[in-house]
Amino acid sequence: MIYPRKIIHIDMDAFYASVEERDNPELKGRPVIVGGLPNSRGVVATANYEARRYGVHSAMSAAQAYRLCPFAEYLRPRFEVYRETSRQVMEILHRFSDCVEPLSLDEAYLDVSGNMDYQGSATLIARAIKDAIIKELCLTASAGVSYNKFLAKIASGLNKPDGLAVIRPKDGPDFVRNLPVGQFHGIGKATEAKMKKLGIHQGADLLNWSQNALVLHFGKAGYWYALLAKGEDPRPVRHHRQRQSLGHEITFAHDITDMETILEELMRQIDKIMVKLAVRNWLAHTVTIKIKYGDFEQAIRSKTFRQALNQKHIRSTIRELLQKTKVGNRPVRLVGVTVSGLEETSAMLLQTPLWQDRIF
Ligand code: TTP
Ligand code: MG
Repeated sequence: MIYPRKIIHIDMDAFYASVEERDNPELKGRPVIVGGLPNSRGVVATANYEARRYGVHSAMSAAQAYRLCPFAEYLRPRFEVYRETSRQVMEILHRFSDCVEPLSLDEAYLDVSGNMDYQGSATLIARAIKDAIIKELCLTASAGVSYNKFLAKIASGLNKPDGLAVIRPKDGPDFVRNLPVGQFHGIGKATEAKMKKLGIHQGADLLNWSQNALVLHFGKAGYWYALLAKGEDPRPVRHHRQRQSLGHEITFAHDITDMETILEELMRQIDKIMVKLAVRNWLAHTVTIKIKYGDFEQAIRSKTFRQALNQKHIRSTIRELLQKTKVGNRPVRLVGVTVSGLEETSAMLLQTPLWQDRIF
C-alpha cells in the first residue's frame, strides 16, 4: 500500500512587526521596522509590508533602513512576546496534526496525511489553520500546501502576505521546471552562482543533467538536486515528541452487541492509525484492543509479532483478538485499539505523483 503525504508549511507574515501592530493599533497602516534603532549599528529584524515597499528588509543595517524610510516607526524587539505568541501558534497547529515540525518561531511544517477532517483535504485544513490564527491571535499567516516539504515551503511564499497556495502532485514537476535554482532547498548563493556558470538557471536545466554529472560537479548534494529537479523530496516531517504508542478509542452513543459493527469500528480506527504510523516512518510490533462492556467491565487483548505489523495481518489479528472477548454476546459501550512497540524506519515512503489530486 502506498501512503503519499499531504504537507502544509505555515509561515507568519512579517512576524515581529505584525505582533507590534496588533498590540499597538496606532501603528496600523504605517511602515514599521523592528530591530536596531536608526542611529545604532544594529540591523533590521523585520519590516512590515508597508516598509518593504521602500526596499527595507531583514538583515539590512538600521542606518540604511533609515535612509530608505526615515518616517517609519522604529521599534526594539520584544522577544518574550514573540516567544509566547509563537507558542500559541504552535498550539493551534497541534490541533490539526500531531506531526508538527517547528523551523523557527514563526514557521512550521505539518504532515496532515492522517487528518480525515475537512473531507481529508489539506487545502481546507490550511484554510482552517489560517482562520484559527486570525481569530484567536489577530495575526495573519501564509500557508503552502503540497506533497512534500520543498514544495510546501515554496508555496507558502507564493501569495504572501495572508496567502494560501497549493501545488498539487500533478503540477509539481512542471512547477519545478520553471523554478529558478536559487529557490531550491539547499541551493545557496555560491551554488547558485556556480550553476549559472554551467548554464543551469532553473529546474528544467537541471533535468538535462544526469545525476552522475551533478554529483561530479556538486558532490553528494548532486543526488539531492537531481531529486528536487523532479519535484521530489522524501524528507518526512520530523516532530519532536517521541511516542510509545498510538491509539484511538470511541464510546458508542448506545451499547452495541453486534460483532460486525464493532469489528467495523475497530477496522476504521486501525486504518487511521496505520496512516499515522506511515507518515511518521514508524513500524509497530504490538496491537492491543480494549473493550468496555455495558457494565464497565473491561477486556484487554494483545498480540506481539517479531515482524512489524502490516495492513493485512493487523486486520486479521484484530478479528482474532476480538474472538477472545465476549463481544457478540454482551453489550459493549467502548472500543479502542492501540499499537505499540514502535520503531522508526529509515525506509522512505513511496510517493505517487498523481495521487488524490481531487481532494488535495
Ligand atoms: P521570516 O519569516 O523570515 O520573516 P517575517 O515573518 O518577518 O516576514 P514574512 O515571513 O512575511 O516574509 O522571519 C520571522 C521572524 O524572524 C521575523 O519577523 C524577525 C526574525 N528575523 C530576524 O530577526 N532576522 C532575520 O534576518 C530574519 C530573516 C528574520
Ligand atoms: Mg514569516
